[in-house]
Amino acid sequence: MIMSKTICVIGLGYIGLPTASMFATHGYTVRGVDVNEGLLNQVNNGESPIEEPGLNTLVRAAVLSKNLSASTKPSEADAFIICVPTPLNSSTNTSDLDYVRAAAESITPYLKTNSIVVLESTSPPGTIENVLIPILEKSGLRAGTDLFVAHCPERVLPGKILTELVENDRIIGGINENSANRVKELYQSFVSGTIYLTDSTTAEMCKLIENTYRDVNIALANELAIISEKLGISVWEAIELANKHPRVNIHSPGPGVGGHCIPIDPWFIAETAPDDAKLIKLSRRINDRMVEHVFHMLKEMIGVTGIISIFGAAYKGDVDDARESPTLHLAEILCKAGYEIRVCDPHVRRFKYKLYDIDSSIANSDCIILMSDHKEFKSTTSDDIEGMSGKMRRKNLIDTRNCLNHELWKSAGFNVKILGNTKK
Ligand code: SAJ
Repeated sequence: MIMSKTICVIGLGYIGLPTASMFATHGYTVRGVDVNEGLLNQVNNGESPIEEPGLNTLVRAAVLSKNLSASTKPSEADAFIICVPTPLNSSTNTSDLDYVRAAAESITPYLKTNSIVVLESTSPPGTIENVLIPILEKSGLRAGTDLFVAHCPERVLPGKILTELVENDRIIGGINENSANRVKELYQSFVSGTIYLTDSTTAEMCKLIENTYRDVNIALANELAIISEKLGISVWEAIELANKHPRVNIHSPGPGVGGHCIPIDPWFIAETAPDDAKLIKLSRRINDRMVEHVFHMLKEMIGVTGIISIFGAAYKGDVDDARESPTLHLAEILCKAGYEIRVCDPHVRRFKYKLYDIDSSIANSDCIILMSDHKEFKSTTSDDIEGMSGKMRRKNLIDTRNCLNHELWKSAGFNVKILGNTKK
Protein backbone atom coordinates (compact mmCIF):
# COMPACT_ATOMS: atom_id res chain seq x y z
CA MET A 1 0.00 0.00 0.00
CA ILE A 2 1.35 3.45 -0.90
CA MET A 3 1.50 5.50 2.31
CA SER A 4 2.75 8.76 0.79
CA LYS A 5 1.14 10.18 -2.30
CA THR A 6 2.74 13.56 -2.76
CA ILE A 7 6.44 14.21 -3.05
CA CYS A 8 8.48 17.36 -3.28
CA VAL A 9 11.91 16.92 -4.89
CA ILE A 10 14.31 19.77 -4.12
CA GLY A 11 16.91 20.20 -6.88
CA LEU A 12 16.19 19.16 -10.47
CA GLY A 13 19.70 18.30 -11.63
CA TYR A 14 21.26 15.06 -12.86
CA ILE A 15 19.70 13.12 -9.99
CA GLY A 16 16.66 15.14 -8.92
CA LEU A 17 15.02 15.35 -12.33
CA PRO A 18 15.24 11.61 -13.15
CA THR A 19 14.12 10.76 -9.61
CA ALA A 20 11.16 13.18 -9.70
CA SER A 21 10.11 11.86 -13.13
CA MET A 22 10.42 8.27 -11.98
CA PHE A 23 8.16 8.85 -8.94
CA ALA A 24 5.71 10.80 -11.13
CA THR A 25 5.43 7.90 -13.58
CA HIS A 26 4.87 5.48 -10.68
CA GLY A 27 1.72 6.96 -9.21
CA TYR A 28 2.95 9.90 -7.13
CA THR A 29 2.11 13.56 -7.54
CA VAL A 30 5.48 15.28 -7.63
CA ARG A 31 6.52 18.87 -7.38
CA GLY A 32 10.07 19.50 -8.53
CA VAL A 33 11.75 22.57 -7.07
CA ASP A 34 14.72 24.44 -8.46
CA VAL A 35 16.14 27.96 -8.41
CA ASN A 36 16.87 27.96 -12.16
CA GLU A 37 13.82 29.42 -13.91
CA GLY A 38 15.01 28.47 -17.42
CA LEU A 39 15.26 24.87 -16.29
CA LEU A 40 11.78 25.02 -14.72
CA ASN A 41 10.27 26.27 -18.00
CA GLN A 42 11.91 23.44 -19.92
CA VAL A 43 10.69 20.82 -17.45
CA ASN A 44 7.14 22.24 -17.41
CA ASN A 45 7.20 22.02 -21.22
CA GLY A 46 8.05 18.34 -20.90
CA GLU A 47 11.69 18.67 -21.94
CA SER A 48 14.85 17.51 -20.22
CA PRO A 49 17.61 20.12 -19.99
CA ILE A 50 20.09 17.26 -19.47
CA GLU A 51 21.40 14.91 -22.18
CA GLU A 52 20.75 11.44 -20.80
CA PRO A 53 19.39 8.44 -22.72
CA GLY A 54 15.60 8.12 -22.25
CA LEU A 55 15.26 11.11 -19.92
CA ASN A 56 13.46 13.36 -22.39
CA THR A 57 10.78 10.70 -22.92
CA LEU A 58 10.41 10.10 -19.19
CA VAL A 59 10.11 13.82 -18.36
CA ARG A 60 7.54 14.29 -21.14
CA ALA A 61 5.47 11.31 -19.89
CA ALA A 62 5.64 12.60 -16.32
CA VAL A 63 4.55 16.14 -17.27
CA LEU A 64 1.83 15.00 -19.68
CA SER A 65 0.36 12.75 -16.98
CA LYS A 66 0.12 15.95 -14.85
CA ASN A 67 1.95 14.13 -12.06
CA LEU A 68 5.06 16.29 -12.42
CA SER A 69 5.23 20.05 -12.24
CA ALA A 70 8.18 22.28 -11.47
CA SER A 71 8.32 25.45 -9.41
CA THR A 72 10.69 27.70 -7.49
CA LYS A 73 8.94 26.98 -4.18
CA PRO A 74 8.24 23.75 -2.27
CA SER A 75 4.66 22.90 -1.35
CA GLU A 76 2.97 20.66 1.18
CA ALA A 77 3.84 17.02 0.58
CA ASP A 78 4.01 13.68 2.35
CA ALA A 79 7.67 13.25 1.46
CA PHE A 80 10.55 15.64 0.67
CA ILE A 81 13.58 14.42 -1.24
CA ILE A 82 16.67 16.65 -1.26
CA CYS A 83 18.87 16.28 -4.36
CA VAL A 84 20.98 19.43 -4.28
CA PRO A 85 24.71 19.77 -5.02
CA THR A 86 27.24 19.34 -2.23
CA PRO A 87 30.29 21.02 -3.78
CA LEU A 88 33.85 21.03 -2.56
CA ASN A 89 35.32 24.22 -1.22
CA SER A 90 38.47 24.04 -3.31
CA SER A 91 40.59 26.26 -1.09
CA THR A 92 40.13 23.97 1.93
CA ASN A 93 39.11 20.68 0.25
CA THR A 94 36.12 20.48 2.56
CA SER A 95 32.41 20.12 1.86
CA ASP A 96 30.17 23.09 1.29
CA LEU A 97 26.76 22.15 2.68
CA ASP A 98 25.06 25.50 2.06
CA TYR A 99 22.68 24.06 -0.56
CA VAL A 100 21.64 21.28 1.84
CA ARG A 101 21.02 23.84 4.58
CA ALA A 102 19.02 26.08 2.23
CA ALA A 103 16.96 23.11 0.98
CA ALA A 104 16.23 22.00 4.54
CA GLU A 105 15.24 25.54 5.56
CA SER A 106 12.96 25.80 2.51
CA ILE A 107 10.94 22.67 3.39
CA THR A 108 10.73 23.23 7.15
CA PRO A 109 7.54 25.38 6.96
CA TYR A 110 5.78 22.57 5.07
CA LEU A 111 6.60 19.75 7.48
CA LYS A 112 3.82 18.08 9.47
CA THR A 113 3.51 15.02 11.68
CA ASN A 114 4.65 11.89 9.80
CA SER A 115 6.44 13.83 7.03
CA ILE A 116 9.27 11.92 5.40
CA VAL A 117 12.56 13.70 4.61
CA VAL A 118 15.21 12.01 2.48
CA LEU A 119 18.66 13.36 1.71
CA GLU A 120 19.97 11.91 -1.57
CA SER A 121 22.88 14.36 -1.93
CA THR A 122 26.29 12.91 -1.14
CA SER A 123 27.42 14.26 2.21
CA PRO A 124 30.16 13.80 4.83
CA PRO A 125 29.41 11.26 7.58
CA GLY A 126 27.22 12.87 10.25
CA THR A 127 25.45 15.40 7.99
CA ILE A 128 21.99 13.97 8.65
CA GLU A 129 22.49 13.95 12.41
CA ASN A 130 24.40 17.22 12.79
CA VAL A 131 23.22 19.44 9.94
CA LEU A 132 19.87 18.27 8.59
CA ILE A 133 18.00 17.29 11.75
CA PRO A 134 18.68 20.49 13.74
CA ILE A 135 17.18 22.51 10.85
CA LEU A 136 14.14 20.24 10.41
CA GLU A 137 13.44 20.36 14.15
CA LYS A 138 13.02 24.14 13.97
CA SER A 139 9.53 23.17 12.79
CA GLY A 140 8.78 22.10 16.36
CA LEU A 141 8.51 18.47 15.23
CA ARG A 142 10.86 15.79 16.61
CA ALA A 143 12.94 13.75 14.17
CA GLY A 144 12.43 10.04 14.74
CA THR A 145 9.03 10.42 16.37
CA ASP A 146 7.15 13.07 14.35
CA LEU A 147 9.41 13.06 11.29
CA PHE A 148 10.92 10.14 9.39
CA VAL A 149 14.40 11.01 8.17
CA ALA A 150 16.89 9.00 6.11
CA HIS A 151 19.84 9.17 3.77
CA CYS A 152 19.27 7.35 0.50
CA PRO A 153 22.38 8.07 -1.55
CA GLU A 154 22.09 8.14 -5.31
CA ARG A 155 24.41 5.63 -7.01
CA VAL A 156 23.60 5.94 -10.71
CA LEU A 157 26.13 6.23 -13.50
CA PRO A 158 25.69 9.22 -15.84
CA GLY A 159 24.96 7.75 -19.28
CA LYS A 160 22.93 4.92 -17.71
CA ILE A 161 20.94 6.86 -15.13
CA LEU A 162 17.47 5.54 -15.92
CA THR A 163 18.40 1.86 -16.01
CA GLU A 164 20.54 2.12 -12.90
CA LEU A 165 17.90 4.14 -11.02
CA VAL A 166 15.58 1.18 -11.35
CA GLU A 167 17.95 -1.78 -11.28
CA ASN A 168 20.72 -0.82 -8.83
CA ASP A 169 20.51 -1.96 -5.24
CA ARG A 170 19.83 0.93 -2.85
CA ILE A 171 21.03 1.69 0.65
CA ILE A 172 18.71 3.49 3.02
CA GLY A 173 20.18 4.84 6.22
CA GLY A 174 17.41 5.81 8.59
CA ILE A 175 17.78 7.75 11.82
CA ASN A 176 15.73 4.90 13.27
CA GLU A 177 14.09 1.72 12.00
CA ASN A 178 10.73 3.37 11.32
CA SER A 179 12.37 6.03 9.19
CA ALA A 180 14.28 3.44 7.15
CA ASN A 181 11.13 1.37 6.61
CA ARG A 182 9.00 4.36 5.53
CA VAL A 183 11.61 5.46 3.01
CA LYS A 184 11.96 1.90 1.73
CA GLU A 185 8.21 1.84 0.98
CA LEU A 186 8.64 4.97 -1.14
CA TYR A 187 11.57 3.73 -3.22
CA GLN A 188 10.08 0.27 -3.66
CA SER A 189 7.58 1.87 -6.03
CA PHE A 190 10.18 1.86 -8.81
CA VAL A 191 13.41 0.22 -7.58
CA SER A 192 13.74 -3.39 -8.68
CA GLY A 193 17.16 -3.88 -7.03
CA THR A 194 17.47 -4.98 -3.41
CA ILE A 195 17.02 -2.24 -0.80
CA TYR A 196 19.32 -2.58 2.20
CA LEU A 197 18.58 -0.76 5.46
CA THR A 198 21.15 0.69 7.85
CA ASP A 199 21.77 3.80 9.99
CA SER A 200 22.25 7.21 8.38
CA THR A 201 25.98 7.64 9.08
CA THR A 202 26.81 4.20 7.67
CA ALA A 203 24.81 5.04 4.55
CA GLU A 204 26.69 8.34 4.18
CA MET A 205 30.03 6.57 4.54
CA CYS A 206 28.98 3.79 2.19
CA LYS A 207 28.36 6.20 -0.68
CA LEU A 208 31.73 7.88 -0.11
CA ILE A 209 33.51 4.53 0.04
CA GLU A 210 32.12 3.50 -3.35
CA ASN A 211 33.49 6.53 -5.15
CA THR A 212 36.73 6.52 -3.16
CA TYR A 213 37.29 2.89 -4.14
CA ARG A 214 37.06 3.95 -7.78
CA ASP A 215 39.33 6.97 -7.33
CA VAL A 216 42.03 4.98 -5.56
CA ASN A 217 41.93 2.27 -8.22
CA ILE A 218 42.14 4.82 -11.04
CA ALA A 219 45.14 6.38 -9.26
CA LEU A 220 46.81 2.98 -9.25
CA ALA A 221 46.16 2.61 -12.98
CA ASN A 222 47.53 6.13 -13.60
CA GLU A 223 50.68 5.44 -11.59
CA LEU A 224 51.17 2.21 -13.53
CA ALA A 225 50.73 4.17 -16.79
CA ILE A 226 53.60 6.51 -15.93
CA ILE A 227 55.83 3.62 -14.86
CA SER A 228 54.97 1.67 -18.04
CA GLU A 229 55.91 4.64 -20.23
CA LYS A 230 59.37 4.56 -18.62
CA LEU A 231 59.61 0.79 -19.15
CA GLY A 232 58.77 1.11 -22.84
CA ILE A 233 55.68 -1.08 -22.57
CA SER A 234 51.93 -0.55 -22.94
CA VAL A 235 50.09 -0.25 -19.63
CA TRP A 236 46.87 -1.04 -21.51
CA GLU A 237 48.20 -4.42 -22.57
CA ALA A 238 49.68 -5.10 -19.11
CA ILE A 239 46.38 -4.23 -17.35
CA GLU A 240 44.33 -6.29 -19.76
CA LEU A 241 46.54 -9.32 -19.11
CA ALA A 242 46.69 -8.75 -15.32
CA ASN A 243 42.89 -8.50 -15.26
CA LYS A 244 42.70 -12.07 -16.58
CA HIS A 245 43.51 -13.05 -12.98
CA PRO A 246 40.22 -13.92 -11.26
CA ARG A 247 40.78 -11.51 -8.35
CA VAL A 248 42.31 -8.52 -10.15
CA ASN A 249 40.29 -5.62 -11.56
CA ILE A 250 42.59 -2.71 -12.34
CA HIS A 251 40.80 0.37 -13.69
CA SER A 252 41.77 2.38 -16.77
CA PRO A 253 44.35 5.15 -16.78
CA GLY A 254 43.49 8.47 -18.40
CA PRO A 255 43.95 12.24 -18.28
CA GLY A 256 42.48 12.48 -14.78
CA VAL A 257 39.23 11.99 -12.95
CA GLY A 258 36.33 14.36 -13.54
CA GLY A 259 32.64 14.68 -12.86
CA HIS A 260 30.86 15.93 -9.83
CA CYS A 261 31.36 12.83 -7.71
CA ILE A 262 34.60 10.91 -7.82
CA PRO A 263 37.01 13.89 -7.54
CA ILE A 264 34.94 15.31 -4.66
CA ASP A 265 33.72 12.46 -2.49
CA PRO A 266 37.11 11.18 -1.25
CA TRP A 267 37.70 14.62 0.29
CA PHE A 268 34.51 14.20 2.35
CA ILE A 269 36.13 11.21 4.05
CA ALA A 270 39.44 13.08 4.34
CA GLU A 271 37.78 16.05 6.04
CA THR A 272 36.46 13.83 8.81
CA ALA A 273 39.83 12.12 9.37
CA PRO A 274 42.57 14.30 7.82
CA ASP A 275 45.49 12.51 9.48
CA ASP A 276 44.30 9.01 8.71
CA ALA A 277 43.11 9.39 5.12
CA LYS A 278 46.63 9.11 3.65
CA LEU A 279 46.05 6.82 0.67
CA ILE A 280 42.84 8.63 -0.17
CA LYS A 281 44.53 12.05 -0.35
CA LEU A 282 47.52 10.73 -2.28
CA SER A 283 45.23 9.10 -4.85
CA ARG A 284 43.43 12.40 -5.36
CA ARG A 285 46.74 14.14 -6.02
CA ILE A 286 47.94 11.42 -8.43
CA ASN A 287 44.75 11.71 -10.46
CA ASP A 288 44.79 15.51 -10.44
CA ARG A 289 48.38 15.52 -11.73
CA MET A 290 47.58 13.47 -14.82
CA VAL A 291 46.82 16.63 -16.84
CA GLU A 292 50.35 17.83 -16.09
CA HIS A 293 51.59 14.55 -17.51
CA VAL A 294 49.54 15.18 -20.68
CA PHE A 295 51.12 18.65 -20.83
CA HIS A 296 54.62 17.09 -20.70
CA MET A 297 53.67 14.66 -23.46
CA LEU A 298 52.61 17.64 -25.57
CA LYS A 299 55.80 19.62 -24.90
CA GLU A 300 57.93 16.62 -25.86
CA MET A 301 55.95 16.16 -29.03
CA ILE A 302 55.64 19.68 -30.44
CA GLY A 303 57.70 22.03 -28.27
CA VAL A 304 56.52 25.04 -26.35
CA THR A 305 54.25 26.84 -28.82
CA GLY A 306 51.42 25.90 -31.15
CA ILE A 307 47.72 25.63 -31.78
CA ILE A 308 46.19 22.70 -29.93
CA SER A 309 42.90 21.05 -30.85
CA ILE A 310 41.42 19.50 -27.73
CA PHE A 311 38.90 16.79 -28.58
CA GLY A 312 36.46 16.57 -25.68
CA ALA A 313 35.39 18.92 -22.90
CA ALA A 314 33.19 16.37 -21.12
CA TYR A 315 34.59 14.53 -18.12
CA LYS A 316 34.05 11.20 -19.86
CA GLY A 317 32.69 9.77 -23.10
CA ASP A 318 29.14 10.31 -24.37
CA VAL A 319 27.97 12.69 -21.64
CA ASP A 320 27.38 16.45 -21.90
CA ASP A 321 28.73 17.17 -18.44
CA ALA A 322 32.00 19.10 -18.14
CA ARG A 323 32.02 19.54 -14.36
CA GLU A 324 35.52 19.00 -12.92
CA SER A 325 36.56 17.81 -16.36
CA PRO A 326 40.30 17.15 -16.85
CA THR A 327 39.94 19.30 -20.00
CA LEU A 328 39.20 22.32 -17.81
CA HIS A 329 42.52 21.90 -16.03
CA LEU A 330 44.44 21.09 -19.22
CA ALA A 331 43.02 24.16 -20.97
CA GLU A 332 44.09 26.30 -18.03
CA ILE A 333 47.65 24.93 -18.06
CA LEU A 334 48.01 25.25 -21.85
CA CYS A 335 46.70 28.82 -21.96
CA LYS A 336 49.03 29.81 -19.14
CA ALA A 337 51.95 28.25 -21.02
CA GLY A 338 51.08 30.33 -24.11
CA TYR A 339 49.53 27.71 -26.41
CA GLU A 340 46.43 28.60 -28.40
CA ILE A 341 43.67 26.10 -27.63
CA ARG A 342 40.57 25.13 -29.57
CA VAL A 343 38.25 22.81 -27.70
CA CYS A 344 35.59 20.87 -29.59
CA ASP A 345 32.93 18.61 -28.13
CA PRO A 346 29.83 17.25 -29.90
CA HIS A 347 27.97 16.85 -26.57
CA VAL A 348 28.89 19.76 -24.32
CA ARG A 349 26.98 23.01 -24.79
CA ARG A 350 28.33 25.08 -21.91
CA PHE A 351 32.04 25.32 -21.15
CA LYS A 352 34.40 27.79 -19.54
CA TYR A 353 36.45 28.03 -22.78
CA LYS A 354 35.15 28.78 -26.28
CA LEU A 355 33.86 25.69 -28.08
CA TYR A 356 34.67 25.10 -31.78
CA ASP A 357 33.29 22.63 -34.29
CA ILE A 358 35.79 20.00 -35.44
CA ASP A 359 36.74 21.82 -38.67
CA SER A 360 37.53 25.15 -37.03
CA SER A 361 39.24 23.37 -34.15
CA ILE A 362 41.77 21.65 -36.41
CA ALA A 363 42.42 24.47 -38.91
CA ASN A 364 46.20 25.17 -38.78
CA SER A 365 46.49 23.08 -35.64
CA ASP A 366 49.78 21.53 -34.53
CA CYS A 367 48.37 18.71 -32.42
CA ILE A 368 45.11 17.00 -31.48
CA ILE A 369 44.75 15.90 -27.86
CA LEU A 370 41.95 13.39 -27.38
CA MET A 371 40.49 13.91 -23.89
CA SER A 372 36.94 12.46 -23.91
CA ASP A 373 36.18 9.06 -25.39
CA HIS A 374 33.02 10.15 -27.24
CA LYS A 375 31.61 7.74 -29.83
CA GLU A 376 31.95 10.47 -32.49
CA PHE A 377 35.74 10.52 -32.00
CA LYS A 378 36.13 6.75 -31.70
CA SER A 379 34.28 6.13 -34.96
CA THR A 380 36.52 8.45 -37.04
CA THR A 381 37.13 6.83 -40.45
CA SER A 382 40.25 7.02 -42.62
CA ASP A 383 38.42 9.49 -44.88
CA ASP A 384 37.68 11.75 -41.88
CA ILE A 385 41.35 11.58 -40.84
CA GLU A 386 42.52 12.30 -44.39
CA GLY A 387 40.23 15.36 -44.45
CA MET A 388 41.53 16.60 -41.09
CA SER A 389 45.19 16.08 -41.86
CA GLY A 390 44.91 18.39 -44.91
CA LYS A 391 43.76 21.23 -42.66
CA MET A 392 46.37 20.86 -39.93
CA ARG A 393 49.74 22.60 -39.84
CA ARG A 394 51.49 19.61 -38.24
CA LYS A 395 50.12 16.09 -37.90
CA ASN A 396 50.38 15.13 -34.24
CA LEU A 397 47.96 13.21 -32.06
CA ILE A 398 47.94 12.44 -28.34
CA ASP A 399 45.37 9.85 -27.29
CA THR A 400 44.92 10.03 -23.51
CA ARG A 401 42.19 7.35 -23.48
CA ASN A 402 43.68 4.76 -25.84
CA CYS A 403 40.39 4.76 -27.67
CA LEU A 404 41.29 5.66 -31.28
CA ASN A 405 42.32 3.42 -34.14
CA HIS A 406 46.00 4.45 -34.12
CA GLU A 407 46.94 2.55 -37.25
CA LEU A 408 44.49 4.67 -39.26
CA TRP A 409 46.03 7.88 -37.94
CA LYS A 410 49.58 6.65 -38.49
CA SER A 411 48.84 5.66 -42.08
CA ALA A 412 47.56 9.21 -42.67
CA GLY A 413 51.02 10.44 -41.61
CA PHE A 414 50.28 11.32 -37.97
CA ASN A 415 52.81 11.10 -35.16
CA VAL A 416 50.84 9.32 -32.46
CA LYS A 417 51.50 9.28 -28.71
CA ILE A 418 49.34 7.18 -26.39
CA LEU A 419 49.18 7.83 -22.66
CA GLY A 420 50.73 4.87 -20.83
CA ASN A 421 52.18 3.29 -23.96
CA THR A 422 55.69 3.80 -25.31
CA LYS A 423 55.97 0.30 -26.78
CA LYS A 424 57.73 0.36 -30.18
N1 SAJ B 1 37.76 7.10 -15.12
C1 SAJ B 1 39.06 6.71 -15.39
N2 SAJ B 1 39.35 5.38 -15.36
C2 SAJ B 1 38.40 4.43 -15.10
C3 SAJ B 1 37.07 4.84 -14.82
C4 SAJ B 1 36.77 6.20 -14.84
O1 SAJ B 1 39.95 7.54 -15.63
O2 SAJ B 1 38.74 3.25 -15.10
C5 SAJ B 1 37.42 8.54 -15.09
C6 SAJ B 1 36.34 8.94 -16.11
O3 SAJ B 1 36.90 9.22 -17.35
C7 SAJ B 1 35.76 10.16 -15.43
C8 SAJ B 1 35.85 9.81 -13.94
O4 SAJ B 1 36.83 8.80 -13.84
O5 SAJ B 1 36.54 11.31 -15.67
C9 SAJ B 1 34.56 9.34 -13.31
O6 SAJ B 1 33.83 8.52 -14.20
P1 SAJ B 1 33.01 7.22 -13.76
O7 SAJ B 1 32.35 6.69 -14.98
O8 SAJ B 1 33.89 6.30 -13.02
O9 SAJ B 1 31.99 7.74 -12.68
P2 SAJ B 1 30.88 8.91 -12.62
O10 SAJ B 1 31.46 10.08 -11.91
O11 SAJ B 1 30.25 9.15 -13.94
O12 SAJ B 1 29.82 8.18 -11.66
C10 SAJ B 1 30.25 7.71 -10.38
C11 SAJ B 1 29.71 6.29 -10.21
N3 SAJ B 1 30.34 5.66 -9.05
C12 SAJ B 1 30.87 4.42 -9.11
O13 SAJ B 1 30.93 3.77 -10.14
C13 SAJ B 1 31.41 3.86 -7.84
C14 SAJ B 1 28.20 6.32 -10.06
O14 SAJ B 1 27.70 5.02 -9.77
C15 SAJ B 1 27.80 7.29 -8.92
O15 SAJ B 1 26.40 7.37 -8.76
C16 SAJ B 1 28.31 8.66 -9.31
O16 SAJ B 1 29.74 8.59 -9.39
C17 SAJ B 1 27.87 9.64 -8.26
O17 SAJ B 1 26.91 10.39 -8.54
O18 SAJ B 1 28.38 9.61 -7.15
